[in-house]
Amino acid sequence: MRVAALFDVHGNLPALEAVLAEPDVAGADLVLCGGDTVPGPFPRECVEVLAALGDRLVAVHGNGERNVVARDGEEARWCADELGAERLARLAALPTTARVDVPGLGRVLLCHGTPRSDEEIVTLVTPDERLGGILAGVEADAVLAGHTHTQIDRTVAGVRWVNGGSVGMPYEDEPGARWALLTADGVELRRTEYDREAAARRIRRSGMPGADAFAAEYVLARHPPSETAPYFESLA
Ligand SMILES: [Mn+2]
Repeated sequence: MRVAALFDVHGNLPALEAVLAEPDVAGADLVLCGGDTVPGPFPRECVEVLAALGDRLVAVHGNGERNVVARDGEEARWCADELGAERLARLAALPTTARVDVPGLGRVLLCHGTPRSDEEIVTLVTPDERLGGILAGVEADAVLAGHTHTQIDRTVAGVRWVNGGSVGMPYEDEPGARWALLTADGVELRRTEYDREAAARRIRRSGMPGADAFAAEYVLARHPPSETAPYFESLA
């Protein structure tokens, strides 16, 4: 069984297209989508490309979907208008967590932030004690999460915590979309290169408020986790 896990696309369609074209994603039995597909510059296209996976898609919502459904802020309102009522209703109906059994890995719990919150923060530098508290009472062999846009693979209190990283807005030392591959052989944290200059040009033409800043800040610039992880941890 091959399972691909994608998080935090943030409307970055060129990055999502590159990841979906990966043989291990195109040929996956299941594609897990852990939320924050929106907001971002291509909300409708990203939602539709994922929906086209049909029964192969297992999706939960992030705080991003929640904010778009609530039309919370200018970017969220623009995305909500782009999506339209029917797609918004589908996003509003997404669950907070989902469960999948992956032979060799066991019971996998998919969520956005943590199993109990779509905005709780876990980083590379989260102390074992705090992560252990988050995992207390969680019945799973592995938790697959996103939200903080940096890949993580660590085990606390016998539970494996994997952050698949971000497809569209990664905070990593090297550029490229991030995702995770789950098989009986284990978890692989993967990176997919794509043409970021071309992506930035497409994004600037998207019409999203702040599209220029999005392209500069999240597609072309680099945010090393040595800076972002302590910052996010300080907010936790
Ligand atoms: Mn996010």
